[in-house]
Amino acid sequence: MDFKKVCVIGLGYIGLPTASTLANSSIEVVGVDRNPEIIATLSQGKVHIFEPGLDEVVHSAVVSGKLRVSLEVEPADAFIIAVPTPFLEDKRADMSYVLAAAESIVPHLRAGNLVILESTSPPRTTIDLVQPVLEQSGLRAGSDFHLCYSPERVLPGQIMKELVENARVIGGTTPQAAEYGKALYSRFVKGEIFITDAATAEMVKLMENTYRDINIAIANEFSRLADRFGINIWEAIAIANKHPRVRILNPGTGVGGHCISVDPWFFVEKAPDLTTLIKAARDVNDSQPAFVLSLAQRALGGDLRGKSIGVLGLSFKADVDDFRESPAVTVLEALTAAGAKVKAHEPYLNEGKHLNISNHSLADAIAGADLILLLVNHKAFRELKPRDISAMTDCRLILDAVNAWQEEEWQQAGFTVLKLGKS
Ligand code: SAJ
Repeated sequence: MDFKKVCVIGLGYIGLPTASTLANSSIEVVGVDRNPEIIATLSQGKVHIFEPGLDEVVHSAVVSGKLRVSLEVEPADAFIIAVPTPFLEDKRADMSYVLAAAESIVPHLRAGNLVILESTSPPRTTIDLVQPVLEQSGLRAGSDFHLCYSPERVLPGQIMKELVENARVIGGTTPQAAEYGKALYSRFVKGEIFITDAATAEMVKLMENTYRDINIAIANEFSRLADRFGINIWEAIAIANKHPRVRILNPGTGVGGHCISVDPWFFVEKAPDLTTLIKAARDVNDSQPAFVLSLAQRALGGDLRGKSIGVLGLSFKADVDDFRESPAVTVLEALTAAGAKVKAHEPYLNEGKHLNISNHSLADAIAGADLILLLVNHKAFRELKPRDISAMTDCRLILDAVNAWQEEEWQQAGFTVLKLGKS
């Protein structure tokens, strides 16, 4: 199959890197998003999200003329759906964006086209949900057009590298569809490409993120046990990880982002009777912000009313500008609800973007604080020296929820450093 033109629907953290990388592989790409602000920003050659290296790739794709952006889907040889699949209030998957994207392809679908769903989705979505919508065109999947599921598995913060280098799985609704999918991704993927059926590819993606969620949950539960038993969890994990078959992850503020905190629910929704462990891990990770709150309460003598807290970090993890499902934001809200006066500093939060939380300078956030609460392990925070902080505030009490700072160094400078997982 010859891919002269590809339409990528959804220009977010996955769609935009994919569209621009494809365009730089000499394919004509139309990037489609229904948000006029995103289209306006990209049309001016600007990028609406922060991801290391993305600016350059988008810039060169736009300058070469290979990437165009539009509010409307156009006829193409292949269509890639990369829209969000968030969850609803009751944790069921919100498939409305996927449905709308599939519907937008229908009028433009031609015989011989390839359609690929990339959005993380509950098991059997490609066959049970997307295929019937596309067949409203009068064309049949497998005989007239080809349909695949190929999950993105890139790590926010390293998307541009992982998009090219990671192994890729392509699940076809027919073996031929998978071969066509492989031909398309081979244009830019250097990692190995594995071919399977669509439902297996969906399962692979959900298993990966669920596996990680469960592993973070055990680390978080260990941090609570260490706190109960008067043990330093960070030292205990470092020693346990010397075992050749043990690799305990890091406890912290909790699990956020649009992937790991969401995807396991897709299993729970589809098979509640079979997902006891998966559900328990979700509950542990979702309650980690409450554990952090209890540590802040203990640090300040039990009652947070009227206490000033300088919160450092609000993004869902280190060095990203993504605030979706951020546990740090949950902690901030819980502190405020408990009566504390909270001022936050988040280096990745642009004015007016993403969140309805005022962003203070570092100095403002910690001036006059009773407690400095470190919630995200940003590089900029790790590099702070005790003298940087002591010049800005009289506060000498720190609660480090992510093990970013070396205790001795800060203690020598007169700080009391409390850590999550170390009572
Ligand atoms: N976290 C911890 N402790 C750890 C590791 C992570 O508390 O030891 C927290 C992070 O702070 C964050 C959350 O977990 O709040 C998730 O972060 P992450 O870096 O583990 O994962 P994501 O959500 O950025 O990206 C994941 C990746 N999946 C796996 O590693 C299995 C990525 O490869 C996927 O492409 C991505 O989900 C996705 O889009 O599904």
